[in-house]
Amino acid sequence: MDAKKLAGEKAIEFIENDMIVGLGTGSTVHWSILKLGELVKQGLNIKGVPTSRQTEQLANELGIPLVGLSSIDQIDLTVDGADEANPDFELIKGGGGALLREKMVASISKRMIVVMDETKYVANLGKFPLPVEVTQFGWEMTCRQIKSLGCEPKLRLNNNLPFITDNGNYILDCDFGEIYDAENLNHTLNMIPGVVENGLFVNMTDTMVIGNRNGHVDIL
Ligand code: ABF
Repeated sequence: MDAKKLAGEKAIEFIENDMIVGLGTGSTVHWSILKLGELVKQGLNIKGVPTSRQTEQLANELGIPLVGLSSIDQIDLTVDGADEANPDFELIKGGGGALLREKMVASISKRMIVVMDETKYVANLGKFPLPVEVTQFGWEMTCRQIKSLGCEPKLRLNNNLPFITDNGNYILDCDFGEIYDAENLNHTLNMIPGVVENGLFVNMTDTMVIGNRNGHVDIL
């Protein structure tokens, strides 16, 4: 039983006609978008807001109508994945490199549904290194500033070259160990001038849809 597929498809039940829907990025929400494409073909009327070029391309292939952030102030519901989630509904995101657009979309969403398999649901955040998007300009300095907060940052690479986000920035994957005060760390990181955004999502999630290998789906 594919736990990601179970969770991804289940989340689509929250979508209603005429909604503006934030479309997340990653291998779990991929299943949500495929399902949504089927429903759109059957007549469901929604508009999607993509969180990455990858999601935009998939939505276009499936015929899901899209709208950009330039022409909307609010999103009814966003479905997105996560790298880790804790019982306080705090998330680490950004393993796929789309954290900035994902956070911008989440910030104007009335409701955010997070889809994941059971392995992502943890007691404490931090086993997954926290992705931090930084400007290319002065990134080594920004890296030292982040390191002084007590972590080991590593520049994300792609084929031995720095990974570049959809926004033209770099990503530092930062191992802070267990994170006990996500809200504080979120603010502290974003106060560093070279930091564009970090992957901690605090007070943004309403519902978590968790797929299990045994075929069961938990909705929290
Ligand atoms: C995006 O996709 C990210 O923020 C996160 O990094 C990833 C989720 O992982 P998965 O591909 O397992 O769904 O939502």
